[in-house]
Amino acid sequence: MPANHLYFVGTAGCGKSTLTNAVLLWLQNQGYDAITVNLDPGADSLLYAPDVDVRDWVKLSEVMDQYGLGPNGAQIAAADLLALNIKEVSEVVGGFDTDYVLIDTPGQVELFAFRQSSRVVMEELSGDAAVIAYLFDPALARTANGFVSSLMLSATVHFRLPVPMITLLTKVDTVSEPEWKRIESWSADYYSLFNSLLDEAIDAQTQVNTEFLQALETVGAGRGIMPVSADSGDGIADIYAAVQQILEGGEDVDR
Ligand SMILES: Nc1nc2c(ncn2[C@@H]2O[C@H](COP(=O)(O)OP(=O)(O)OP(=O)(O)O)[C@@H](O)[C@H]2O)c(=O)[nH]1
Ligand SMILES: [Mg+2]
Repeated sequence: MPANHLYFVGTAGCGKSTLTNAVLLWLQNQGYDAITVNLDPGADSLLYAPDVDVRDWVKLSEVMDQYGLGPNGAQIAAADLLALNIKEVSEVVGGFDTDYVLIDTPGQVELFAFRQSSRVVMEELSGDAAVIAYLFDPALARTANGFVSSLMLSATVHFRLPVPMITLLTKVDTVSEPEWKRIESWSADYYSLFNSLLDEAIDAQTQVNTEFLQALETVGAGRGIMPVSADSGDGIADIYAAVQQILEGGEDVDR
């Protein structure tokens, strides 16, 4: 039985690394085997000790020095260098006998959304056993306008990477319950999002947003967002259930 691969993807600082650690601890606590893979060549310090670490192949600081690049240019070069080494990385990941592979990705979401190399990396590492957890940061998604922008980004990632996707609202412990419930209602019902957009401002930008919104509704972007907190542990069990539903039709992994 191949392991289930879960990728944590989202904007800088949305909580990818913290959630990778929280899901790892939750799975271990439930008696499942899980490993972590760090795909961020620029990661500084991580809460978890990655079982497979891309920095063993490509280090951002070294790419910057070697090619005379700034941090963002180096991230792009590093993503391409990783793609060149991906067979070797994949062999190391495949060498683990485990139920779950949790994959932490670089902060620059556009690397994942726009670079061909991410697609190569995902295909080689995970085949068709992958799910993307796309993380919405409440700092961006707490306004209707910011929520629509986050929806667009998630739709772009989904458009680029043909892998099943679940959407999560992270750090719910940092927002009040009425606030995260409001965000949840936007995800469940575009009509309420549309109304909140109109409440925020009636200007040219809102007009553009409402038109985007109609297109997003057609493709079903961001439906069923799940509130989670790495701090309180809320919602982590729901992530597991959603991934099992997608990859195993709802069956539990044998412990
Ligand atoms: N209160 C709270 N803070 C969180 C939670 N998850 C993450 N954070 C904080 O948010 C900040 C960013 O978290 P990271 O996990 O580093 O985010 P990231 O997406 O991996 O960041 P980059 O890799 O730099 O893009 C840190 O200060 C975390 O402690 C959470 O569930 N609750
Ligand atoms: Mg991180």
